[in-house]
Amino acid sequence: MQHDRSQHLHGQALNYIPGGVNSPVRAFKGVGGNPLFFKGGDGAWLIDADDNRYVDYVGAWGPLILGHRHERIIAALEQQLSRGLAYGASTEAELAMARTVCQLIPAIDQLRLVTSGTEATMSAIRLARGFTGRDLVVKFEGCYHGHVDGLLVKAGSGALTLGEPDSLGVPQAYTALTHVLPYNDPQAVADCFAQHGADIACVIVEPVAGNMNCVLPEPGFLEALRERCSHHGSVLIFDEVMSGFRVALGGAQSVYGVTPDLTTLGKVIGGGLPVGAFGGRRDIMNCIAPQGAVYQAGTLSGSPLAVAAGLAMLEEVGKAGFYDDLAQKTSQLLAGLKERAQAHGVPFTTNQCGGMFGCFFSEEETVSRFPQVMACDSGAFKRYFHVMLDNGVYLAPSAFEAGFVSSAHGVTEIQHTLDAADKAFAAVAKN
Ligand code: KE4
Repeated sequence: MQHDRSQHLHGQALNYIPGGVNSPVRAFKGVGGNPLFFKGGDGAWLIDADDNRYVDYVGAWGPLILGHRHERIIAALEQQLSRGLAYGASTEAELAMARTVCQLIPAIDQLRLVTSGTEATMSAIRLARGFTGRDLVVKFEGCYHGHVDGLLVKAGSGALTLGEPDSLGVPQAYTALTHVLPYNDPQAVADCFAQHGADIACVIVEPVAGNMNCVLPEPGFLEALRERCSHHGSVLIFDEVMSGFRVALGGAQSVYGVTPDLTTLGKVIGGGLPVGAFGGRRDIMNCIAPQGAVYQAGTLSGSPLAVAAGLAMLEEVGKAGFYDDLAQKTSQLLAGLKERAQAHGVPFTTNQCGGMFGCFFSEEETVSRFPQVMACDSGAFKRYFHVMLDNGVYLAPSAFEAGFVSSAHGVTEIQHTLDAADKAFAAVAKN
């Protein structure tokens, strides 16, 4: 494949955009080479600036669970376009969105829409602090909750990809209020609460982690968070920006049967447009302005276009069998990948939750701890990534990101992917 136009555009972009990208993880720093420029999407396929086509497993980092340009989403947007773009005022559609989400996720009594996942988690943290009158926040190593100052501590996703889990510009005073614990370690949680319980405002966790690659909660981990937060009057926040409406209609909390006090959402509920949301127990949400004294606001919160796309998306994913089909396709893909890795003698294992998955170049039977993720063969991943790319498969350009299957992925796309993987594992085995 030739990428002349992408290379040219990237050279230009470096003059005007930091690193040539509008989000660090897109920069290919984790895999080497320069980022591609894309000009279109069609179902499960992406088209780059040089007209190369790729089966897409990034899906704009999760939102495109229906694939690119789903007809229902396009129709909903066209209908809203005929009425206007933004009003900065209440709309019936945002009421419908809030009502729908509250019906689909029982732990959410009330919902506030914002414009990104970062806004959602930042607001949820402030709300938990306002509600409890406490300052300490507990997060987990490898989890990423957006670029909120106090949460950029041993964060995942782009922060991890760049190998700088902490960020310049974040005052020590902020991160001093953040305790970082090992994911899937209930004892560490118990010890932290034993020491600081009375001062812990909240625990924020990705119930299915997608920013240290895809790592699932071990039995008892989420339950331990729930029990400790209840015991100490701390707020349990499930950051479902990625897992919400991705792993199941009711999110990860419905898969694992643990109820948080607050939930943050994003990605899928925007249908590909900028949306975030936070919601939860009514007594906590009552503290948010204008009803309460915890301030939070946003010019384009509840954007009519984004809500139109989101409502159409939620209708589609709410159809019978949607998630079963998605999970089945994802399982098929992963089984095929493992088969081909084994045939080439490449140590390789996978994790899956619904249509979200992780691939690890590791000897481990299961990867469920951050040190195991970090011990994976990053050189093998880089080789795999580039051979897959050269054979028309677009994976996240980082070993610390989850992959996503959409309802637009079919037999053709899965087979295309497995054929490419055969070549990629052969290349990995050679080195
Ligand atoms: P945004 O502010 O990027 O919309 O959402 C932040 C966020 C919050 N919580 C979770 C669990 C998330 O996964 C994210 C964002 N995810 C990354 C991908 N791992 C976004 C990609 C990027 O940073 O460009």
